[in-house]
Parts: sequence; structure tokens; C-alpha cells
Amino acid sequence: MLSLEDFRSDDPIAWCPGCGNFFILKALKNAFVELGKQPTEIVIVSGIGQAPKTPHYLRCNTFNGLHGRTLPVATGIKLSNHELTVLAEGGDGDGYAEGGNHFIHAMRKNIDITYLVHNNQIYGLTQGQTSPASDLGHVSKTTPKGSPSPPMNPIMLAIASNCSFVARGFCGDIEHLTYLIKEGISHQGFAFIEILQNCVSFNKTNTLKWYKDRVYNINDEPGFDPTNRMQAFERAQEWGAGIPIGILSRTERPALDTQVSAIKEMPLVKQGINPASFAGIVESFR
Ligand SMILES: Cc1ncc(C[n+]2csc(CCOP(=O)(O)OP(=O)(O)O)c2C)c(N)n1
Ligand SMILES: [Mg+2]
Repeated sequence: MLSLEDFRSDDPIAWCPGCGNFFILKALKNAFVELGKQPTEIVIVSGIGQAPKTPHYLRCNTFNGLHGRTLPVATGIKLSNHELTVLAEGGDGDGYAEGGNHFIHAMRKNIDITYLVHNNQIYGLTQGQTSPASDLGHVSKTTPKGSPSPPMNPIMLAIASNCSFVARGFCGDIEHLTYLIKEGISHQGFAFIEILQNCVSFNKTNTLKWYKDRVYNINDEPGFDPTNRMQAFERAQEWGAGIPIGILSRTERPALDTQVSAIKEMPLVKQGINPASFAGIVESFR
């Protein structure tokens, strides 16, 4: 029987007390335990930021790479060994700005990865600059007179990019977030989970209470159907007195790793290399 202890890492945690990342870390551990995933079966890829420190505080396989480049690395790992459970994790800056292009194409290709974006609406690690998720008028060192640009809507972008699983969680509701992460991991294909996360040091507007007062579970609404894309599109635009969390859009279509003929029989890492064919490839470059 697995327990939370099996996922405990000895790295000292460098987040501020009260940071929403603590709750997200707990939800991740819960999900792994409840799904019965062994630490050796899991790989979490992250980049640079406060959110990408999360895998350091977990005992499992991890790869910490460049800012904004989590998804290409996670894709490579998944296609090399599709028997692994692959997750990618990062912040709103990492995922929506530096890594924005990878985000769109990973969703479109439906690579079987669970992607968690901790959205604190700022660049946290580098001390609070305006990010693509910051509000219009947001004041920070990079926009001292207020951000002149409206925030992007990642949920709408995900639906438009044919993402097969689009969800939004809230760090202040660990039980619900655990459920979403479990659903995302079990989903065959790209699962995007945006997590609303408070930053106690640099975002004094979107506090834990600010979110608590607004979030509601869209899946509790009898009329809402996540397989209806038009309905999902409409609800994805809600951001104000009510902010929907839950599974906003879900469709079934084959994941990329089930479509690549070279890995249909067995994962690439289990296939032997034929030195003769390798020599032929090298020769062709002369
Ligand atoms: C290519 C590149 N651009 C910028 C940076 C500097 N940088 C590192 S972390 C970071 C901000 C991270 O913000 P976010 O992704 O939202 O994560 P958070 O810290 O808020 O969790 C920036 C700008 C970098 N390391 N590499
Ligand atoms: Mg951020």
C-alpha cells in the first residue's frame, strides 16, 4: 500500500509560508497515492520558476530544464517510453509566455501528458513582474502605470486548440484538485489543468479569499455538458463574480503515442538498436 510518505523528498522547501504551491503539492501526492502510482512509474518535467520547484519536493523521476521548455522535454520522454506516467508542471509565465508555442502544439497533437499550470497571474520567482495572465491595469515593476494589455484566456485557447481535456482547479480546494489531477492522469491524451494559485508576496489582489469568494464547480450544474464545445467556450469566458472550476471540456480522440507506428509494439527504450542500420544513417550524412 502506497502512502504520502512514499513521495516525500528531503529537499528543503523554499516557498513562502502561505503559498498556494503547498496545497498543489499535497494534491499531487494524494493523486499518486489514490491512483496507486509507484514513484518509479512517474516522471515530472518542469522548467524555471516557483511552480517548477514542485517536483523537487516529491520523490519520483524528475527533469528540471529550461524556462518555457517543459512540454518538448515531456513529449520526448513520453515518446521514448510511453509506459511512463508523464506530467509537466510550471507557472503561467513559463507556460503561456516563454512556452506558449509548445503549449498550443502539444494540445493539438494530443500527447498523453498531464500539464499543470500554477497560475498566480505574475512572474513569481523573479519577483512579481506582469505575466500574460495579469489583469489589465495590473501594476508591477514592469508595468508601473498598469498593464496596457488584457490577460490571455488559456481555457479558451485550450478549447480552440482541440485540447482533449481542459480543466481548472483551485489550490484552496485540495480535494477537488486531487480529483482533477486523477482524472487528468487517467485521461488518454493531453490533459491541461490550470490551477488558480495565490502568491502571498507579489499578488495582493488575487488572494486565497478573493478566489474562495468566486470559484464554483461547473460540473455541479445539471445543464452543463463538458463534451459540448460551444457550451465550454461560452463558460470559459466567465471571470468575475463567478469563476468556474472543474472539467470544462472533454473529448475522446487517440493520443499521439498510440498513432506512431514505430512504438506500437513496444516503447522505444525497449527496442534494440541495429548497428547496421545506424551505420547506414551515419553514412548518409557524409
Ligand atoms: C528564457 C528565459 N526567460 C526568462 C527567464 C527568467 N525567469 C526565470 S523564472 C521566471 C518567472 C517565472 O514565472 P512563472 O512561470 O509564472 O512561475 P512562478 O515563479 O510564478 O511560479 C523568469 C522570467 C529565464 N530563466 N529564461
Ligand atoms: Mg506565475
